[in-house]
Amino acid sequence: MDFKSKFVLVLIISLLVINSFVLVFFIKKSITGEAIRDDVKLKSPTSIDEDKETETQSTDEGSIGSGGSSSSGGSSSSGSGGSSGGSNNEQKNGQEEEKLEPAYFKLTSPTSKWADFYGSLTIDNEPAQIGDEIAAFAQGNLCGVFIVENKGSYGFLHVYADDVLTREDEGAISGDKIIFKVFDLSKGIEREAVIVDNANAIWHADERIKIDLED
Ligand SMILES: [Ca+2]
Repeated sequence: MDFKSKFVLVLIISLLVINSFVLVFFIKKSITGEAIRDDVKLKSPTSIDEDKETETQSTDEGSIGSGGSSSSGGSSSSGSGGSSGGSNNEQKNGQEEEKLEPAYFKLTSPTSKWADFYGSLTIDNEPAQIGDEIAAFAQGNLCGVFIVENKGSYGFLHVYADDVLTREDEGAISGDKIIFKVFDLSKGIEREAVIVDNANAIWHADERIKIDLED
C-alpha cells in the first residue's frame, strides 16, 4: 500500500468516526429531551397550557421519528428547540403585560412587614401616567417602590419595615415620617413629591394610609 492510498484510508475511517459521534450526539439529545418533557408532564398535570405545549412537542417528536434518516432527525430536533424557545418568550411577554416592574427606583432588600400607602398622584399639575414611578423613603432609605397602573393614582405602595435583627437599615420603624419621590417617565425627571394638605405620612406596620401627592 503506498502513501496516497494509506492517506485516503485514514481519511475515510476518520470521517466514519466523526459521523458516528454526530449520530450518538443527536440520539442522546432526543432521549434527554423526552425525559425532561415527561418530567414536566408529571409535575404539573393541572396546567392546561403546559399540557398543550407538551402535546405539540410530542407531535414534533413523532415527525422526527417518522423522518427516518439521521440527518433529517437532527435538523428537525433543532427546529423544535427553536419553537419551544419562542413559546418561552411569549410566556415572558405575557408576564410583563400582567405586572409592570419599576425600572427607575430599585428596591434591594424588602422585608416581610410593611405598611400600605395609596392616594391620588399629580405630577406637573397633570395626573400621573401609567409607567410613572413613586418611591418611599424612611430616614433617607428607599423602602418602597410602586409603578403607576391607573392614571392619577398610586397604591397600594408597600413601604417595608426595618428588620430589627439585622444591623443594616432596610426600612421604616414605627413613627418614621415617609418622604415620597416621583419619577416622571415621559420627561425622565425625578422629583420630591409634595404631600397634599400636609397630611401625616407616618409609618406604622400593617396600616393602610391615604396620602395624596403632587409635585
Ligand atoms: Ca435592620
